[in-house]
Amino acid sequence: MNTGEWKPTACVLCSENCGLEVQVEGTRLARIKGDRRHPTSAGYLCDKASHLDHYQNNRDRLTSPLRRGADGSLERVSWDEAIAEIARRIVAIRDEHGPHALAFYGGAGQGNQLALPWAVGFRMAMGTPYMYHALGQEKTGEFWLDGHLFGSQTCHTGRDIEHTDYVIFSGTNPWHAHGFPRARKLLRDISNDPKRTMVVIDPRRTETAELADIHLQVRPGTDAFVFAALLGTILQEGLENRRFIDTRTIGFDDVRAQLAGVSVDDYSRMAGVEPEVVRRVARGFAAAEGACVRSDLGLQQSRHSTLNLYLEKLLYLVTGHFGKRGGMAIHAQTLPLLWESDPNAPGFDALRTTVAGMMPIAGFYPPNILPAEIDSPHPGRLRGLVVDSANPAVTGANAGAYRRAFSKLELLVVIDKDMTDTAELAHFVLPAATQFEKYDCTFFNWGFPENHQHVRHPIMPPTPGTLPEQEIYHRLAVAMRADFSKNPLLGPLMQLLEAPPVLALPEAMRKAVAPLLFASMQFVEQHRDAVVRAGITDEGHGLAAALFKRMVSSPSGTIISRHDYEDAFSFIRHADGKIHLAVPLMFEWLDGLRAEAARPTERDPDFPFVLCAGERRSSNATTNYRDPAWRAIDPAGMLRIHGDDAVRLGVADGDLVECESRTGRIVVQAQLDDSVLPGSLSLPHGFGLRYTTAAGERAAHGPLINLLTASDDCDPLTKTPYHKNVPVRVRKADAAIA
Ligand SMILES: Nc1nc2c(c(=O)[nH]1)N[C@H]1C(S)=C(S)[C@@H](COP(=O)(O)OP(=O)(O)OC[C@H]3O[C@@H](n4cnc5c(=O)[nH]c(N)nc54)[C@H](O)[C@@H]3O)O[C@H]1N2
Ligand SMILES: Nc1nc2c(c(=O)[nH]1)N[C@H]1C(S)=C(S)[C@@H](COP(=O)(O)OP(=O)(O)OC[C@H]3O[C@@H](n4cnc5c(=O)[nH]c(N)nc54)[C@H](O)[C@@H]3O)O[C@H]1N2
Ligand code: SF4
Ligand SMILES: [Mo]
Repeated sequence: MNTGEWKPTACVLCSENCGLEVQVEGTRLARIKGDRRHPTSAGYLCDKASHLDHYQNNRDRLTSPLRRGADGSLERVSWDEAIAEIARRIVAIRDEHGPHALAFYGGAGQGNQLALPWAVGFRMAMGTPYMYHALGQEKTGEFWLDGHLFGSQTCHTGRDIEHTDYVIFSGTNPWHAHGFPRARKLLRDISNDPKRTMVVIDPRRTETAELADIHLQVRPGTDAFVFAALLGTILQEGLENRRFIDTRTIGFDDVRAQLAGVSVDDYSRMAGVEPEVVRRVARGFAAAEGACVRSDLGLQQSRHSTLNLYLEKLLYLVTGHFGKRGGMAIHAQTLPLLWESDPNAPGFDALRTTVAGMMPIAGFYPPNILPAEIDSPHPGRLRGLVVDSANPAVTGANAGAYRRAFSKLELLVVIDKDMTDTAELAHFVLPAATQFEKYDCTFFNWGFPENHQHVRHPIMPPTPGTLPEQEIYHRLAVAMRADFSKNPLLGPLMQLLEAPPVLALPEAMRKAVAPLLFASMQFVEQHRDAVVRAGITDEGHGLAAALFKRMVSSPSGTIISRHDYEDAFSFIRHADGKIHLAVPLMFEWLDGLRAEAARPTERDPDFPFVLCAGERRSSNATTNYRDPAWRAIDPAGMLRIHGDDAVRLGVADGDLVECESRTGRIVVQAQLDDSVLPGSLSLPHGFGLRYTTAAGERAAHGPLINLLTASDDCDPLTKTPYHKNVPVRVRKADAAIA
């Protein structure tokens, strides 16, 4: 392809997928800039995008299928051999032990989601319901609550931060993590506008907290108390939105009975914050024209996880900040990433996992239970696992348990673009084309009232030896002799491919984008008016065909729907069209919170520090940065420790320290940093990965934090790990280790 030409694509390092323009030289991403035509990012980029050439070109790129040989090493094999043998072994496990001995993990990362329907179709061809995914250790509490509040676990909510007057960021640091378009610009805009208010609830004085009007520097793991105190204030002072509650919701009286009696003073003090500041936030939030909340891992991966999210949702619901400018809303989805199983459907109980008895939430099983589902004496245990676009040997809680469990699998297949820690443990490794080499897109396009879709076109030819995932799953299903006519996804996809006139597109593109034709039909059925308002018009083949055409021929992305704020109510799935505020299980958990307030849990004196295991920084991008050379800042992945603690422990800046939990021990470099509270520590996510050095050796670099985390220290309902609240002890490392 030509040098000099700027080619539209996207950054693939976080869920924002900001639009890019790239000049390609050979296989290099020689120059990178923001694409001003992109509908949401509009030219915005953060510093991480400049490292994208490493994603495309690095020493770990896979260029051939690999098979574990008799001597235990991975050896190159042809695609035909690999596909045939994997298919044979999957079928053998299924025939001998049943489909429940098989599972699938991942299937979609930060930007490569276009192949997901093929991946799910393949999972169905294996016959197993088990779809493990990273979302099952962060967002499933929210999905479960959406099911109760709005009538379906697919009713995902977003927020209108761009137009909000009052925003609460709780347990998230959008300065680094983003989570909404053009985050740094919007944060600065809100910060600079005296009429708009930003509140940050975070135990660390983060870059976002520095920009906030109010920073509630809570003790780690106490958010449920803060949110209960905010709700208590609102109910005690009559600040709830009566009209909204009466017309849009049911169950308010039960909620009031639970929360009106909360002692705002006691609960605030439990969290280590001033009651008067909590009251001020409650009043400001309730009185704002449009107010919203944005939380992330600090609430999800911490104590009271699902309860935190419930109280947070109640906050915007009882104040009526839903379905209006600057508030919260359920949004449209091009391709539903989330789905909910019908409890009345036949075979529903077969969805339960063998060992933990876990049911899926929004279609996902939690990674936290996976090691135990494999490493079990149960005859129905998992024996075969296919992993795509994930690195659970590093990112799952208790990495040691993962490694032990994976060694007991009869078949582990990893589909990745690079040689990862998980791939090193596999029986087969299949090399995928990168996201710059194939058609791809994200379905994290969760905007409201406007939604967009960015179908990216390849900007360079595939690396020889690699295949796009659609092709891999298609070939595997054929080799397994899957009955396509009975497969709810592969069947229709094949029909589309065999009906040439429907998609007058090149072969490679057709296979990739076929799912979007279904998505278009569904989308138009649900959101016809909003599609028309986006300027898409029927050109004679129906509106769905026009939408599809618009999506696949807009390489910088396009707006696909324009809703009114009020439309958010039409997405509610309860038969009465109302929001059901009362969630009985959460009321039981509130009893627990009351008991905890009366008698606070003592910290284990053996592990006196609270470690936030997995902070987002500019030096990490999930596990997509492996080689320390990619990290311009903080290449070691330092442990933040408060100066007072450091002095007490005799630790100086840059010293090596041992950090030990009940699960494991790692040695890390200390950074004295008073942005954390005394007694709190913080380590980054995405370090400790194995990579190939310049000398061609495999090495690991930086803290492998999941050697410290535990599978069972998690939310009892969703199994979401408490990664942000790991009890540890630290001491200066012995001279021998140092
Ligand atoms: N640079 C970068 N950006 C990323 C990623 C990345 O790896 N690197 N990963 C992406 C992914 S997959 C995700 S899920 C998001 C996650 O995005 P975030 O959740 O925003 O990121 P984190 O830094 O993990 O955690 C957020 C904050 O929670 C705070 N916290 C810790 N304990 C508590 C607590 O008890 N209460 C409260 N209120 N806060 C607490 C931490 O101090 C931290 O500031 O980021 C995405 N963006
Ligand atoms: N202790 C602790 N653990 C955590 C977290 C934490 O905060 N603390 N965060 C958790 C969170 S929120 C998340 S989302 C997970 C993330 O962890 P994982 O779900 O395991 O996923 P990623 O790091 O996103 O893995 C991306 C993989 O996809 C590969 N890849 C990139 N592009 C392609 C492609 O086009 N095709 C294929 N086949 N592969 C591709 C990359 O090489 C990489 O190996 O980690 C979780 N683990
Ligand atoms: S890492 Fe930065 S540039 Fe890349 S998608 Fe995320 S916010 Fe955009
Ligand atoms: Mo995540």
